[in-house]
Amino acid sequence: MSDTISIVGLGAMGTALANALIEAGKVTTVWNRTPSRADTLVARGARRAETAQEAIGTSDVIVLCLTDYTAVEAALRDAGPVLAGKTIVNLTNGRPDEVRAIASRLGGYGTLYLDGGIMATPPMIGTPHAFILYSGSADAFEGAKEQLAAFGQNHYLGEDPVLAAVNDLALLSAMYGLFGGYLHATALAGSVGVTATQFLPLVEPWLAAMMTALPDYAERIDSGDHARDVRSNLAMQSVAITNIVAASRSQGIDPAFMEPMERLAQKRLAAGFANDEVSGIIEAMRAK
Ligand code: FVH
Repeated sequence: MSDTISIVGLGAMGTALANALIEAGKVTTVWNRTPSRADTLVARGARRAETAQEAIGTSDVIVLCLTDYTAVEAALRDAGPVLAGKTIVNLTNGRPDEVRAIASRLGGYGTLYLDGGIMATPPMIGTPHAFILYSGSADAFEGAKEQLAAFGQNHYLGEDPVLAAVNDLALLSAMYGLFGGYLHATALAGSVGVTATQFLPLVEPWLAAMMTALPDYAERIDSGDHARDVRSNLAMQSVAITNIVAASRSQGIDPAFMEPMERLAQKRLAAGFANDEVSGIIEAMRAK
């Protein structure tokens, strides 16, 4: 097991991660580009590194939690001489191409690389509601998992470093779909004078009820069979989808959020799947 840990990047999330480590009694070194953001953590017992290179050189495990991969590159710029034998855990949101590039570059220094996706907001860190996806070096995960458990539940997905980032983006896609749908729905209801507070008791249980469709959709998606036991066929649903887009326009609401769904439903209909479940739209998404 690795004993010492550094947090590089003390924004809202990095600060929450560092606090969770201090809370768990871990020897924690911190570094941030704007040094004053480390002050409260240092007052709570964290060790201050003066440079990113020092934060990396000081610990066995180094957690990067930065805005993007440009910031990751900046933080690692001078670290070459201290990277050998270290475990880098990169919790910065990124794309698969970025993950592959950095995993390969760090491999060249003899560094163990673990990529991660944080499925939590800063206040959730250290609570049972937080979970963090990891992928990459199994040895790195085995060595660091006890320290990483201070953040929330560990989910190790496998050796391919992009697994965590792609699953993270997929889960965020589901979240933004939900939020976007909610915002569009609330704007549409608002166009006839319904306030968001009045609409909430309708939309909340409706979304909860619709979530129960997901296990059935998952089975259909994995089997490719969207035609069995159809309850709400695509032809019927596409009328509702087109009505949402048209009604949004006539009510003065931008239909931009729903238009892609209409386009995909029409594409699937044109391919001859009018009698299938709406889950079949995934096939239209897959075929570019
Ligand atoms: N906050 C959240 O709700 C989400 C939850 C899910 C996971 N995300 C990801 O976590 C990464 C960091 O997010 P954050 O919320 O901590 O972001 P900020 O508070 O904006 O802090 C950004 C830190 O990045 C540093 N930074 C930016 N550019 C550079 C650079 N070129 N060189 C070095 N450091 C850089 C910045 O430093 P400073 O501005 O204080 O000097 C902050 O430490 C992110 O990937 C989320 O997607 C959070």
